[in-house]
Amino acid sequence: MNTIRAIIFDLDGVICFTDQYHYQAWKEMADAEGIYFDETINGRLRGVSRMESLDIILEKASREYTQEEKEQLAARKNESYVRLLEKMSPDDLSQEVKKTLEILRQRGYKLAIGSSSKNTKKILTQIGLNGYFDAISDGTNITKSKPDPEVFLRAAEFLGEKPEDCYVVEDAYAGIDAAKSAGMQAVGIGIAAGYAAADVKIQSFGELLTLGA
Ligand code: B16
Ligand code: MG
Repeated sequence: MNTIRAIIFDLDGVICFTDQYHYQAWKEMADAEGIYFDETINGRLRGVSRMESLDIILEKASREYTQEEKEQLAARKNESYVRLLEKMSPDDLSQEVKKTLEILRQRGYKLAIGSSSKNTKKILTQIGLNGYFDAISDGTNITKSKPDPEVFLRAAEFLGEKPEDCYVVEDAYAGIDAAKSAGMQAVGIGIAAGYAAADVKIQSFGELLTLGA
C-alpha cells in the first residue's frame, strides 16, 4: 500500500447503487417485447456494458433481433433508466462513502472513477459529486468493456499515475479481472468480496481507511 498513490472507484455498486433502476428499465423493455426477465438475470448484468447486458437479456427471446432493433431496444431502456435516475439526490450518497472519500483525499490519494456506465456524469451530478474526482474514465471513453483493462488504464493515464500505483475498488467479478489485467491492486467489495482473484476484500466502504495503515 505504501506505493499506492491513486484509488480508482467503480461507480454502480461501490459509490452508489442503481441496480434497481437498471432492473426496472430493463424489465419494462423485456415485458414490452414478451421476453422473460427476472432479478437473477439482472444480477448477471453487474458491471457489464449496456449492449452486452441486452445480449444477456435476449438469450430468453424467441426470435433473433437485428443490430438496428437492438440499438433501438437499448436506447429505449436508457431513456427509462435516465428518467429513473432523476429520482436520485445527494441523499443517495451515504455518509460513510462521503466521509471515507474526504479522508482518503486528505491523506493525499488521487481519486478517480472507472465505470462502464455512459451515464456516469449524470449519476455523479445527481448524488452531488459532479467535479469531485480528479479523473473520470467511463463508458464514453472506452471501446472495450470490463474485464478488458481499458477503462482503468485510461483512468490511470488521466491521473498521470502508473498502473502499479493504483488501487481499484470494484463490486463486479469482471471489474476485478479488469483491474488485475491492468496490473493494479484489486479491492473487492459487495459480491466481489467473495471473489478469490481480489487482492484485498472489504465488507464496507469505510474499511478502505484501514488499507496501508
Ligand atoms: P449504462 P459500473 C455499470 O456500471 C453497471 O454495473 C451495469 O449494470 C451497466 O449495464 C453498465 O454500467 C452500463 O451502464 O447503460 O448507464 O451505460 O458498475 O461499471 O459503474
Ligand atoms: Mg459496479
